[in-house]
Amino acid sequence: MGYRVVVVGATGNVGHEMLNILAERQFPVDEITALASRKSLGTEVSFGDKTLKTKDLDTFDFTGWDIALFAVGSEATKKYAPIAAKAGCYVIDNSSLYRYDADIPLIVPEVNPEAIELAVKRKIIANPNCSTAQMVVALKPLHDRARIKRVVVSTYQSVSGAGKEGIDELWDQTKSMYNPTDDKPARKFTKQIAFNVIPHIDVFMDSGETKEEWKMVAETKKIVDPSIKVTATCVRVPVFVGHSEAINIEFEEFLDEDEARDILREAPGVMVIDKREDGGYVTPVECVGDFATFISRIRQDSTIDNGLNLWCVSDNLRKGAALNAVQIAEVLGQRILKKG
Ligand code: 2RA
Repeated sequence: MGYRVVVVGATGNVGHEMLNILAERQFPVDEITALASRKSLGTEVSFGDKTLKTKDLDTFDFTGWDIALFAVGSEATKKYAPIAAKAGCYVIDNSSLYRYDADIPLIVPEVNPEAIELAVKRKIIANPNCSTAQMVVALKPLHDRARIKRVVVSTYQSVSGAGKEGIDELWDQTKSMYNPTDDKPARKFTKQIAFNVIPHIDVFMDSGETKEEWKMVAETKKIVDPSIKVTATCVRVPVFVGHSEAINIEFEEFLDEDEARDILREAPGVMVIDKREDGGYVTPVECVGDFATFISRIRQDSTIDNGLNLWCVSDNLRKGAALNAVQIAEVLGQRILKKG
């Protein structure tokens, strides 16, 4: 016996990946429905070798459905997630709406699967931000060994993190660079993204941080350990898919780079590619379509007592969104629903 699963926002980048990953991982599905807003109604989406016609989110009755994977913005989540949960359907939400609520679990299955128990109360589980998800997969096994005190992270985030409009803007601006009469001004991003980098993702906060940077701090604390200090600089780069991060970690205890490499090799969800030679590391174009978070450039930071540097790359539409959501559904099935 399997589950009755709903994908909400099935026509977007993340919803599309959710359907792909449910099929790829052979999630035990008895019945699946793809929902979309009224303007995309009837659009066809693929689920394995089947084609699904999207139905109307506004009129859908969630009664009798087990799991709803939400890949819509906070506004739509605010309206429809409580309706689904009230009907008894567990919501796994990719928006930031519920991430910081104390009674809603925020889960990365390789790190804190046990937090799923908290979901019984409100029937809503939050999926973290893409930049946090890949970082905590790498931090957790190192924290278990040598206790992390502080993390300094700089991100290099692809345009797909800003949705289809972000992808279109990079594509259009890149083409227009070769045709000066076809000017394509910035719309989605605040400055030109083609052949450029922009040190600004999400809104500015009073502290001078952006919300994206604040999310990395708050979410790492909630998922891994509230005692870890994090400071982040989040940057948009002209890459279509795949987020990269340069991570500097200060530990309480000394951790040798070779031992760190061995720990990460054994860690769930991590793939270490770390040869100290030309090309012996992973770049974002190489991680697209993969499930793993790739770690390269592991090396001692000799400027502090107990420091390490590493390079972390992952498919932001997968580990950073759809894959993590499907992994949460798997944990929900194993630990709470127990139907499979
Ligand atoms: C971004 N973090 O890359 C966002 C997507 N969740 O813009």
